[in-house]
Amino acid sequence: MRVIVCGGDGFCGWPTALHLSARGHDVSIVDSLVRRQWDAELGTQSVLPIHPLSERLEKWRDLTGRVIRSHVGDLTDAAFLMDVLAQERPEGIVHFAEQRSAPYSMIDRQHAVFTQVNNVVGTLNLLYGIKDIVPACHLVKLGTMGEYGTPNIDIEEGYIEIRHKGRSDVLPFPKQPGSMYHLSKVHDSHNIHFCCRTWGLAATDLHQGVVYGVQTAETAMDAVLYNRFDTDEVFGTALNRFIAEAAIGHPLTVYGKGGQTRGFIQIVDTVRCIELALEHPASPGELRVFNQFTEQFSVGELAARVAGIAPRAGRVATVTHLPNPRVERDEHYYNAAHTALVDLGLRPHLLDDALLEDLLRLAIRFAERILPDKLLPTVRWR
Ligand code: NAD
Ligand code: USQ
Repeated sequence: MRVIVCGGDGFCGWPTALHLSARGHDVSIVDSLVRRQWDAELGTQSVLPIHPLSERLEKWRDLTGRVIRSHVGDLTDAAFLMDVLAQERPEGIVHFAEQRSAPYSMIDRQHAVFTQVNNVVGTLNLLYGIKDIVPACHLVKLGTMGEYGTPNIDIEEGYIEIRHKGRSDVLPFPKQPGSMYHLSKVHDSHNIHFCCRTWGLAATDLHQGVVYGVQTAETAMDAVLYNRFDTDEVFGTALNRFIAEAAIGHPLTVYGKGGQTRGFIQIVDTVRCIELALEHPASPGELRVFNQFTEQFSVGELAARVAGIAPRAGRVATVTHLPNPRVERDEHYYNAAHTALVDLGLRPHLLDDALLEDLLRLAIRFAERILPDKLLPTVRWR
């Protein structure tokens, strides 16, 4: 299959591009490389050193003989994007290319506006590009479990049957996003749904949970192929941050009571889910929603798991409860369906202590690159 991976230089996109290429798909990457600029803006860095995209692609070709093409440019630049679509004529587009940090979107007005413009306009351009240039192309869009928020009822995969005053319908599941970033994903979902209904486009919206882990079989092949490993308060996510904190003896930063429960997925399962979605495309006119996570945990539980295994790698980890910088429930009901990808063939890698220990040992190896003054939260929701 000819596939474009938008955001193919990022944490999920890079291992996905390699995974698809390794399985014989004809892959090209579109990325503006803006994520690397945000590291500079925030004065932070990936714990694993990441090589320039051109070097990564050259190394991949040298090691495997497989070519991944790259187009460096911005999805909000419609002329650039239309040109790439006309050149590549993809059968599938995987769209990771958004500003994905909730704290980044909550820094101030400018960052909120940037996040929503970047994400919503990029996705709109992609939708128009597909309609005008490659209408049969299947869009695989990365959404987020955070679109649903934490309702006091079970969360379904995208849609819910509602009975109201004697009538019933299957409607999009109610959305209660918790940041300007999460809101951008809801806006995207509505735009994609409209375009599928109106123009007959085929799309899959993958409502992904928090991703943890770092390497896949392909990124671990050579240091030049290493994936990024974010641990700072803005781009680091819960479990990977706890691992980095344990590696340098920093208390594990649980926000509030720690009862916040989310869906989690390993990076090795992320890449497989994308492959499954591409290989089983949505039908024309359909917006399919899959909840892409494998297990749910509270952040307090995860911190306790990391603290529990830390001594195996010679570390003692303590857990601290910080005042929550976010506005979110930290004790709540949470039960989300996630069977669609398993039905398509996903065999989940569940969180186990051996993986946690491997991750911790990796963080310890690169501990001098973990910046202690970037760990405590400074971005506040209020
Ligand atoms: P990332 O920031 O590491 O990668 C995103 C990539 O997109 C970067 O390389 C960036 O340069 C590029 N990009 C951003 N805006 C662009 C634009 N306008 N034009 C071209 N390129 C652009 O993020 P990630 O962690 O790989 O996340 C990828 C996607 O998956 C995001 O849409 C995110 O919302 C979703 N997601 C991520 C997680 C997670 O835990 N990482 C969880 C759920 C959903
Ligand atoms: N949290 C802590 N301590 C920390 C970091 C986070 O307690 O040091 C808590 C947060 O308050 C939150 C939960 O952990 O309750 C998850 O936070 P996170 O930073 O790990 O993840 P989040 O902001 O939700 O965003 C990440 C990705 C985003 C994706 C989302 C999936 O950055 O792109 O959309 O996970 S989901 O959580 O399902 O919305």
